[in-house]
Order: sequence, then structure tokens, then C-alpha cells
Amino acid sequence: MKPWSRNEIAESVKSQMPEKRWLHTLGVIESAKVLAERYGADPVKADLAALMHDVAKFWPIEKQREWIVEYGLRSDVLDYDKELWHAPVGAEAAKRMYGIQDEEVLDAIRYHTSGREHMTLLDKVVCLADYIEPGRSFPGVEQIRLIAERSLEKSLAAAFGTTIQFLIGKEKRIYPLTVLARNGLLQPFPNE
Ligand code: DGI
Ligand code: FE
Ligand code: FE
Repeated sequence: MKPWSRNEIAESVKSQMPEKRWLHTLGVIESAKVLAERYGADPVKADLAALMHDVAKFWPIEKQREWIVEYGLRSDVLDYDKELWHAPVGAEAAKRMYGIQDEEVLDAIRYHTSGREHMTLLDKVVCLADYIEPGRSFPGVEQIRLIAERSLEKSLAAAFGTTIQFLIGKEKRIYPLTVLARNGLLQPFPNE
């Protein structure tokens, strides 16, 4: 089968989400481009991962659950907030629907929400772009944008910090990979 062109993937992704989420996706593509240039990540991979990162976000939640069970995706997310599910499902969709085989791109999609312990450069670029794209306006985003000009790790650690604080404020559980991601980004520890 002929591989999907970028344009075809973009049309398909766009058709699976409301206009507002597509505008967010365009913002993430733009921010990922800037961050990839600044920190030396592969711009083509960053673009593709950003394009597809939220493809499954608006799938019915039961369909997301089915994919996680049927394809043996990180089933531990089922015990945590449903907002986490679209990331592993999106990576599987990129593979099964669009034929993406590049594991670096798939991982950047798979871990774009939670983060993970040993984040690759591409993981960090896509995850941070998701936090700071121009359309984002959560409290503290300006500060994170400023730090992002100097340090990919410090800015992403701060971004995960805002999410963790938000979850604590709502008395929600924190997915352990997010804690591991933040710890990993803050190494070396100051008291070592
Ligand atoms: O899909 P987006 O809205 O663009 O952003 P995202 O994929 O980063 O999803 C973020 C949401 O996930 C945010 O509202 C917080 C929620 N969430 C729930 N539990 C966790 C979590 N995010 C992280 N990183 N870790 C969690 O344990
Ligand atoms: Fe997302
Ligand atoms: Fe997103």
C-alpha cells in the first residue's frame, strides 16, 4: 500500500477533531519546529509527531479503552485519568492507520502527555511544544515559555510541576511516569 503523504495524514487528523483542537495541533507543530531548531532535534520527526500527537483525543472514550485492551497498550493508564489514554492510543493509531514505523516518532506521541523516565530529545520537544504552543494560556505558561528559551529540561520539569500541582489541587492521582519524568529532568540532584 502506498504510504500516506504528510498532507493526507494532516487531512485525516483534522477530520477527527473539532476546529479548536486542530488549531492547537497547528500551534504544537509551530512550537515543535522552533524547539527542534533550538535544541537540535530532527525537524521532520518533530513535525510528524506534533501533527499526530492528539489524533485520538476526541475518539469516544470507550473506543480508546478498547484499543488499549485489544492492542495491549500501556494498560496501567486505565487506572488513572482518562486524559492520559489518548497518547498511547494515538501512537497506535499513527502506526496502524498511517503506517508510521519510526519508533522515535511513535514514542514521542505515546509519551506526550505523561512523559517518561528517560525522555529522548524528540519526546521533550513534542511534550514541551504541547505545553507552550501559542494558543495555551494556563497560569504559569509565560514563565515556562521564558525558561524554554534557555533550557529544555528545566522548562519541561516546570511544566510537569504545574500539571502535578493541578492534579493535587483536584485530589486526583498522579500517573507515576509523570513523577519519573520530572525527576529525570531535574537531575543531577542539587544535594549530590
Ligand atoms: O491533549 P492536550 O490537552 O493537548 O494535553 P495533554 O496530552 O498533555 O493532556 C494533558 C491533560 O492530562 C491535563 O489536563 C492533565 C491530564 N492528566 C491527568 N493525569 C495526568 C495528566 N497529565 C500528566 N502529565 N500526568 C498525569 O498523571
Ligand atoms: Fe494530548
Ligand atoms: Fe496536545
